[in-house]
Amino acid sequence: MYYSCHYLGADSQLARAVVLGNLPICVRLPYIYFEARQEPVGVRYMAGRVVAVRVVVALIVLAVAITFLKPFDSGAQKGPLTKSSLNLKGVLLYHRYTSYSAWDSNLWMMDLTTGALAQVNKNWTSVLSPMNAHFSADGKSMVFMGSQSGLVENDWDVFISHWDGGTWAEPINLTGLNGKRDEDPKFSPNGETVIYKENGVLATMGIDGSSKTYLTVGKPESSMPYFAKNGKDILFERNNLIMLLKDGQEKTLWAQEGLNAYYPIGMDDERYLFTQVQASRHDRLMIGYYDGREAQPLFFNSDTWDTSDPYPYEDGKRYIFYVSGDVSVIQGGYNLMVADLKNKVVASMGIMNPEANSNLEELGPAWSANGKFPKN
Ligand SMILES: [Ca+2]
Ligand SMILES: [Ca+2]
Repeated sequence: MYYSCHYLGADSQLARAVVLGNLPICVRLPYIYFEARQEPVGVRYMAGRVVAVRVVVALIVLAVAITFLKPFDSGAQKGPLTKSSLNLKGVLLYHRYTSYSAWDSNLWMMDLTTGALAQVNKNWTSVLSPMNAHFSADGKSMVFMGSQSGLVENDWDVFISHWDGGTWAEPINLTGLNGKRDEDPKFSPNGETVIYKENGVLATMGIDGSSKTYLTVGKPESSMPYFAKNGKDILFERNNLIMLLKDGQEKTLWAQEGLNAYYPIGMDDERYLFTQVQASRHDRLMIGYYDGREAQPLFFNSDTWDTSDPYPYEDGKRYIFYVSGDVSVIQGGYNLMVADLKNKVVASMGIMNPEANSNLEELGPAWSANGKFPKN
């Protein structure tokens, strides 16, 4: 088995043909020739064949590596988050104030596709200091707490605003001037019910304020209710513990001696987010599990500043929004942040728009895939 390779050029001594399967190929590496030239033709053939097989095997390994390793490589990108790498959709809603008791809160929203910002309550006249807003699932309504404007003594009430096709309409007061503290409203997943807190008692009502139903009458103060994804169970806080109201029965979901927790937010069928006060007295974020597995702290918590107000993007498997006093953010006070849980990197929402955060307090993020964003 010896083939000439004249077509490789005049110096055919430097080329030898070998057979791989039924296909003659030429190997033009000088050392093959010099190693093989004192051997019988059969050995020359074998030497060429071994090298050829090695080359083919190396090419196959390279092809496999390129095919299968490339996705892992691109997914493992760990550079800082940027506007283009973040690539989120929907609308983020939040509020900004000097302080809770200053009655100067404004609602803001960001179109996450463009980074555009809009002050939601810019043209409203009937509400003072709207805060802690939450979208309905269809993104066409929002509930929040605030006080009716023009009162001698302000009174926390729950309001709803509906999208009118171009802007967020003047809000409707769902709890009225009742002299009670009406706070912490959140929609049910189907958007038909609002859960909130009236003078420390959890209650539900229709989105027109009808059919008020009280859930924790005679129980200790109950706060920050949030519907679980199944639309039936209710997460809430009581006595610094995370509680669950399920089938009319209350149970403690999370408790640890000496540590306080609050602000539970449902994620998916298995998990919820909550805030926990650390021994350093700074808040940190945790992921809890309905089945009793031990809650896990998130990677970006700090003993130096507070981390609170979590809200999942989609089901929260990849990204969550939150609030922090991270001193590396140039704006002061609390600021809106986003965390990439996969690559373990965080960024100020200032990467989307430099005006997203300010030297005031930015708090209470809530996200919707369908949230309506005002035109102009
Ligand atoms: Ca009230
Ligand atoms: Ca700030």
